[in-house]
Amino acid sequence: MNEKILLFIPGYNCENQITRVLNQIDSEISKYIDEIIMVNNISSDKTEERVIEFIKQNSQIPLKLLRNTENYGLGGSHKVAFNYAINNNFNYVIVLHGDDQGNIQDLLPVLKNEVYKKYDCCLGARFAKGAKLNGYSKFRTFGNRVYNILFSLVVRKRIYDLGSGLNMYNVNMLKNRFYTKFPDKLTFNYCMILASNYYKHNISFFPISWREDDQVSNVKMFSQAINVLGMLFGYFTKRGNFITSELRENPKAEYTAKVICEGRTSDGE
Ligand SMILES: Nc1nc2c(ncn2[C@@H]2O[C@H](COP(=O)(O)OP(=O)(O)O)[C@@H](O)[C@H]2O)c(=O)[nH]1
Ligand SMILES: [Mg+2]
Repeated sequence: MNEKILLFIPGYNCENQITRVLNQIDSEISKYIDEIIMVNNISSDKTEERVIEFIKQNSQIPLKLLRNTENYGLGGSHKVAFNYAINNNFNYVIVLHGDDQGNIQDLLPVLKNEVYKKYDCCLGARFAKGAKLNGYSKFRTFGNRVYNILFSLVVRKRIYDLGSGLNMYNVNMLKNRFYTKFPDKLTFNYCMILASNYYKHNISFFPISWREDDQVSNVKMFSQAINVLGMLFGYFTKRGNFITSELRENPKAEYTAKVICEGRTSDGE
């Protein structure tokens, strides 16, 4: 295996879930992954302590705990991780949310069959055939399906999810950092879908399982729903002028994080 794969786990106040997420990385998944970064977005709970405990007990795992310099939001955490992947010569970056709603095992078929090599990104889809939803309300499922249809019409491609918590990106596609001015909030992924149309990224969806049990969603459903419609309309009417415009509420000059703790380094030291 000559390509380098980074696993990026964003987390904000997920002290109860983060150890479960780290325990998902079994020996089979580990074969594909060269390094893991858990990006703590300045949690106010014990997320960081939990990750440090895990590193101490599993020092053979190439896991690094990073702490963002400021709270950058979920989109901002993606920027930290994408920049890290580019700067450290990774070929692919996998995103797995730190609140244990998804399961990285769902990515195994994509990894085993080398599906990821054929696309710019492989996106986990909660609403594709074969996906399993557990504890997700009928209302939210309906809302998501309606939005998937609206986005599909605008990007003229069938969209099965606008942003789940399990995705894999080819770093080559990220190298020109087209995402820098995208929102730092949870709407970052919606923008990535619109960008895939504008920049002609070759995207593919794979079915995933998704659960909602002890997680606390930070999504403010109605304000986000309106905000997303605005984005879709912006792209529909302005295309490139929209995608290349400043889409952040508080633009940051840079997205930095510092290493708090690390297990084995990826070159095996
Ligand atoms: N809401 C929120 N989530 C963040 C932030 N930084 C990282 N995350 C992580 O992003 C993921 C998605 O957030 P969440 O609120 O669960 O959204 P939902 O899963 O779509 O309901 C979780 O793993 C969070 O821990 C942040 O600043 N805000
Ligand atoms: Mg979540």
